[in-house]
Amino acid sequence: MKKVLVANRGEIAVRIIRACHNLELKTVAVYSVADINSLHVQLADEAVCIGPAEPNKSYLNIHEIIAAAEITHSDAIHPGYGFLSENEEFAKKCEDEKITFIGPQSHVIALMGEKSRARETMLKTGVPVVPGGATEFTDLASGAAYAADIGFPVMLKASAGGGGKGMRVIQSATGFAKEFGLAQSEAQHAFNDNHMYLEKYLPHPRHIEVQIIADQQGNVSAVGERDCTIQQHHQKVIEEAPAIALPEETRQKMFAVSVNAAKKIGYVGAGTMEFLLDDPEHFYFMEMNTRIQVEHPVSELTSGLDLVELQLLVAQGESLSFKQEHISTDGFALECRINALTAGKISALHLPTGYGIRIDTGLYQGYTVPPNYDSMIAKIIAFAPSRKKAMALMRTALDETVIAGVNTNLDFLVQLLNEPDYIANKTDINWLDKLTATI
Ligand code: MV4
Repeated sequence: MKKVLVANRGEIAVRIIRACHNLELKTVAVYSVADINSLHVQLADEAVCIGPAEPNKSYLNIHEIIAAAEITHSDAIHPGYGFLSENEEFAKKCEDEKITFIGPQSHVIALMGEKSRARETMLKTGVPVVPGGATEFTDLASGAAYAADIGFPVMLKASAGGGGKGMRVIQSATGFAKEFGLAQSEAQHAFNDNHMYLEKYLPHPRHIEVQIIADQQGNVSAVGERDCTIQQHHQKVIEEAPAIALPEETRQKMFAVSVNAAKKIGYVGAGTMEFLLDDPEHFYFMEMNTRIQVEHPVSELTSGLDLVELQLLVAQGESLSFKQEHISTDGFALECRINALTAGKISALHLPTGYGIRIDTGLYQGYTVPPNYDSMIAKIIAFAPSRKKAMALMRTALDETVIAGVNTNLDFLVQLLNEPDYIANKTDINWLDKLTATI
């Protein structure tokens, strides 16, 4: 592998380009007309404009991206996260065109993309899944029968859904018919697939995820876990590693079932097993993400590993140079996602550095944040020997940060870090939505 096309933009494109350059790989940036002055375009060795600002005509345009890879003679494509990173058709097209897709095989992406099939697969490999109707259904009668079997309240989910889309809590049998009808038509419109499945509703879980890395020689390791419980409208806001709520025994069980499942499905590359932690002893599989995730830095800082570099090495057929027993996670890392609430020109930018602070961003002084894409413009990660210390570093870093010219959520993050329940880790996945509903 000599040249990698990075099929993404913003902070993750910059992050991937740096990892490629560290491995002396040449890089190709792709950009929409809205991103012509972006940092990732300037840092890459080559750049190809792939279309207008609209994502569907640029970063989601499979034909344009494959064409860009061909005209630049790129050997590989790294999809980053979002956009086409979990698009089976795109991965398949790369395979057909003999372009290395930095990620798992397309059939694994497809399998994990269908939430109920993923659940089924995990169940077979011994991963605990939320108690509930294993089989998917499309008719009301079957649904009502499964719901009665499970016992209310139940969580109704769309098989083709994920990330909170096409999901509904149903408290009792009386509401089932109406809710089912609404949820199913939502699923049909959103995913063009009306298959649904049911699970027992867990009212106060935490969101804990296990980072997996696997090579083509069958070596699979867990690279720690992350606690992503602080979410607002299904968007992660703060992510932490390790999950201090997790007893060591539960942690080891989560790692074991995750590594075993990845081995059984022949997983290759970096992946994440998402779990709901119902109580310190009980966790249940939610979804598997077949991409590098936004929050990967907290796992890198606590393990010392460069996960993007590992993705690139594994994609070239290299074996992992370590086994599970060589991975030790130390210290504590927490990440805050900085979102631009408006588009506009960055008139002044001051980003903190210093002990234990890492910033991943595509921002620079004078850059204009376009309105067309996801609002996240930077990630601040603080790394220290303890959660308390990491939070102190983060508060100092947030206070020091200046991003003038756009509105951001910086003040909101400062407020969050001072919330007693957050500091005491007395939160669950509904906590932030409840807190912000009251503000
Ligand atoms: C659940 C659940 C409670 N019980 N499943 C949200 C999106 C997708 N990851 C699955 N999700 C949930 N599934 C059962 N049986 C609660 C959620 C959920 C959630 C999960 C993790 C992080 C944030 C969340 C916010 C709302 C609901």
